[in-house]
Amino acid sequence: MTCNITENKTAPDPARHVAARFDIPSYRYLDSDGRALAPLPAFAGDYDHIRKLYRMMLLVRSFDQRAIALQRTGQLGTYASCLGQEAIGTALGDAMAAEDVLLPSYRETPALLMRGVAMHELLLYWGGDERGMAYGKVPHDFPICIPIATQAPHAVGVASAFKLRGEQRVAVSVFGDGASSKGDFYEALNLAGIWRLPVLFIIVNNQWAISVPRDAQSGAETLAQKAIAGGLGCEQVDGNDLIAMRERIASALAHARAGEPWLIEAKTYRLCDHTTADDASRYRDKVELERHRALEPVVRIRRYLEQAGQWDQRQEDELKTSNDTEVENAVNTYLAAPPPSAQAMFDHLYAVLPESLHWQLVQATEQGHGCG
Ligand SMILES: Cc1ncc(C[n+]2csc(CCOP(=O)(O)OP(=O)(O)O)c2C)c(N)n1
Ligand SMILES: [Mg+2]
Repeated sequence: MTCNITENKTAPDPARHVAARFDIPSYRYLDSDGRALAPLPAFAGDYDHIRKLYRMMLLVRSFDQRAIALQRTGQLGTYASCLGQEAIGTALGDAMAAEDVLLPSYRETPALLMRGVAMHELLLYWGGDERGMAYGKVPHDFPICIPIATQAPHAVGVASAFKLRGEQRVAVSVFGDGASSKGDFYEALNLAGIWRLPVLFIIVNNQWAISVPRDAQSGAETLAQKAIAGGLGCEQVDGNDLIAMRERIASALAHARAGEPWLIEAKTYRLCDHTTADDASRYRDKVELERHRALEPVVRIRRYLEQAGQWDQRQEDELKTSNDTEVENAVNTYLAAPPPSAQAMFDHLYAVLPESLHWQLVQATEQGHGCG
């Protein structure tokens, strides 16, 4: 076999050999002391609005603490806190239209509460009672998704339905940095891009997937840029900056509603253990944790309000008291809920129960386990 090698004597023009170039915009409005780094969007001057969002962030803090206390005393199953990530879900729940559909992971407590899910419903769920996922006020939102990244292709299905029906609704799928390493995520991006679906993906990059740090998860410089390969718009946002998150999510929803699928990488930090079944001190550096604690979102937005003369210690104390009462009322409703019947576990598995399970149903009913 002969091989002819033609020597290229002219130097290649690098510009002609570039298949693609990209920039990832990155947004932040407030520094960690709540001071403006850039002209703020108009809604930031509506202090009633910002106070309402702050109230939710603080309510979620109270709820989280109480849920962990319930778990520690054997009154709740495993619980996933969202400590340090409150701005993302709060902004999302505020920006979405009521008729949009949320497909949450297990750390979207603020978004779910903003959407109208009741705290006692969330407690029921974390207590192992599936009735908690039959949201009274937002039955069209999806249950909390524990399998990692499966809500991304689900959102593609929901958005496809919206497109086929000609509805002006957006499917919003929220998941973690770890989820963005999974095949489900890439497959979802691919279809969202080619079908031009009304879908928004939010990667909550809290820097950890249980004990695996962000740097060990992906060689990509940003997680946002993964969307480019699928033909989606994308950006990075400081996930601890409520103003930035609220403004960028509204913009992304508008893109998605117009058939331009979008992805936001919200950069934040998981200040808590992965769940109540974890002890992050075994794998995480204390210095890193403290560095990120100084950047957390709740104090940042409180300082913003204080500097504008729109918040003081008296209001803070009153809010904490009323939030604690609200959480306690939800806990009481949860604890007073009668247990589900033993048959409930058969209810939503099959349209027609197979014969092999039928006798188990009969047995459960006859023994009257937990019928209530
Ligand atoms: C399909 C699947 N694989 C593995 C797990 C076990 N698991 C639970 S949480 C988790 C890490 C997820 O990390 P990330 O996506 O960053 O979300 P975060 O917990 O940080 O919010 C894993 C691997 C799972 N729940 N589902
Ligand atoms: Mg993570």
